[in-house]
Amino acid sequence: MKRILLALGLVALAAINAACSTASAQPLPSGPVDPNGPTIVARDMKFQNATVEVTAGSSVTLHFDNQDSAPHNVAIYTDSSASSAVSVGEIVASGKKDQVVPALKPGTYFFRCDVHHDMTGTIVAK
Ligand SMILES: [Cu+2]
Repeated sequence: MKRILLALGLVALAAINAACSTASAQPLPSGPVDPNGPTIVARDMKFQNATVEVTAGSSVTLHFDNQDSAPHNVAIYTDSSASSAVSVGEIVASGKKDQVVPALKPGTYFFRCDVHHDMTGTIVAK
């Protein structure tokens, strides 16, 4: 009986996981994507560009270049509370990774590495 309950519990957990990952999936950007977005370099455990600019109102490809051997990503949030994600890039152990950022309204956004929260920067959309 215990075994059945355990199995049911696991099934329930899997269902919850599936539901959560669907809910947190970011909407795919619609419309054209500007391929010439900024490059953000991570080196020596910090972002080398503390502030990057993007054009407001159009999706843009951000080029992430992780020159460390430590894993980093570029996770963009509405502000430094990091409670509302705008675009969360894949964690890259080392090397380059492109990330499509959905069109942003004009304003200032916060980004950080989700692995190392002290690695931060600012994205200005204008
Ligand atoms: Cu990192």
